[in-house]
Amino acid sequence: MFRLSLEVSQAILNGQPVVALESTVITHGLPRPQNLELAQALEAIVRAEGAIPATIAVIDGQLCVGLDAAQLEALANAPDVRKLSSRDLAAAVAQKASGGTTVAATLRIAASARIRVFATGGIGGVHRGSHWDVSADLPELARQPLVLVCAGAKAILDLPATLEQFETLGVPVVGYGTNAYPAFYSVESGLPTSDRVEDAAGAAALARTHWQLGGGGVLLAAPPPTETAIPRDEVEAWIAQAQAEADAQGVRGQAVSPFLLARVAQLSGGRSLQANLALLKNNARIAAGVAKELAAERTSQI
Ligand code: PSU
Ligand code: MN
Repeated sequence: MFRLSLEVSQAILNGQPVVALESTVITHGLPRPQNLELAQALEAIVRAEGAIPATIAVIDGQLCVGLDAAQLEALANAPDVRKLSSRDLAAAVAQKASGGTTVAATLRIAASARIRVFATGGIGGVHRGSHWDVSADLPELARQPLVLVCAGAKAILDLPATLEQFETLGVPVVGYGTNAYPAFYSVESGLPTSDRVEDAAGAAALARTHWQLGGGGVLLAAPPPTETAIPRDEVEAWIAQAQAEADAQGVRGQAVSPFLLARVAQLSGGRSLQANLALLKNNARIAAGVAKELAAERTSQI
């Protein structure tokens, strides 16, 4: 059922730093050809920072941890590939199906492989209007002991409600060099984080203590790079329009987030896409730093 690449399995066995990367962002979150270019760029950034990338996806029913170049390309170009969340994994394995794994599904697979750090763009959360539509990313992060580096929750969501959920679930929301909770495309959401660390070493130390106390996931919120970040009031108009269109068209379930992201990209004339790509790269770089700190602590304890 699990298929770890040789490089990733050796890195895990040797206690080297590994960064998990999700694949729904490749299959459903970004347009072609930026999706493949981004997937390759994230792996290159993690390597340049001295860690091993482990892109996670389901291919022909195998839970793959670490993809080769051909697998990554096939996934990025596959038509009608599935979006797989936690609950979809067993069916995909049984049916020998392929798909991109959401943050929730990636967390579960990464934790099984004993990976401790994961980079994504924006985590899922509580949808606007439909407060019963809560991403499986939230309960899964509460459960799995990983540091998830992201630029907060996707701005298309109800951010105050999503933050309340993190509190309920016992997930620390830690600002990376900031007390301001970012809003994905925007540096500030107007809401505070629950904690703050200054650097990768601080994040690793906080996570390790959280795990010693029996905690699960830690959300490390990194503000998006300022060069491509978009002020929140500008983004809000596009999101409101996209959400209204989704409601009018009856877009439901797994289709909601991809629909909103694509529509906001169109309405912003591509600016949201540039912000999304830049923050994904920034998060991969930070995640590699945290993975190195956690690996160093582990080695020094032996
Ligand atoms: N962040 C992005 N683009 C994405 C996603 C996150 O920048 O496409 C994906 C993640 O895989 C996340 C999923 O887990 O969207 C959330 O989907 P939903 O809201 O249906 O749970
Ligand atoms: Mn949903």
